[in-house]
Amino acid sequence: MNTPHHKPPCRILHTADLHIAFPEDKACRSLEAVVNLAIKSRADLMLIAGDLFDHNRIEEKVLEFVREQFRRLPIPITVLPGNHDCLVPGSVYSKTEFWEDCRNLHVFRSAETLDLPYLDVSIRGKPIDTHYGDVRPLEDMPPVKHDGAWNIVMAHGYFVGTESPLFPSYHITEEDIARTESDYVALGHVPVFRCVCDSPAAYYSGSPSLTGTSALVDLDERTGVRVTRVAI
Ligand SMILES: [Mn+2]
Repeated sequence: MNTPHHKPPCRILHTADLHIAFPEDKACRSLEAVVNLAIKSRADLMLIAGDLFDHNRIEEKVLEFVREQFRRLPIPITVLPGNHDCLVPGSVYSKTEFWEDCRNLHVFRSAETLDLPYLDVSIRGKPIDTHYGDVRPLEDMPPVKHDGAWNIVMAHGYFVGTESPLFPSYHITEEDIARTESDYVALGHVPVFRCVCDSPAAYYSGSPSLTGTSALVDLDERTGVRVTRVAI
């Protein structure tokens, strides 16, 4: 007989689209503020759903700053390469040893599943790995495991509702989101906070540099999924 699987509540800091470009960039201050918020709000996990960097030619000093910020945060951090910081040869994430030195960080390098058993969380993500726009961010994702863990999906792209799409690429449809069978879909690419689907909950966190906010996601078996927009 199957016993019901009870999992602990989980609080996630979801951000995206920081677009860090240069050392004195306002976006560097935003990252610092987002990390502070994650500490203050006692988040269990931080998700960066694409375009952490504005491009792939970021100087060493800035990369070092970003890694130092990540090291301040004693929780798992997952980064999904977006269209601006896409995972191509010579990309900002190609320096694998540099990023692997940051033990709490996971960069999605293929369509893969990251299991965090001590949080009872499973995260799936597929990085953007081309400069060409004909990419479907939620296509060819690893299948859901049905192992009872909280099920998170990260995607960087453009949600297409019933209206005809304004842009030709990176389309994410309602069917794509439903097919994930997840508890929460953390979206990036659109820089404003927005709910695109209630079940499963799918939100754009918005760009902290532009909106001054991030999304706090509370997963709780008793209350369900609650997403709050919080000032950084
Ligand atoms: Mn983008």
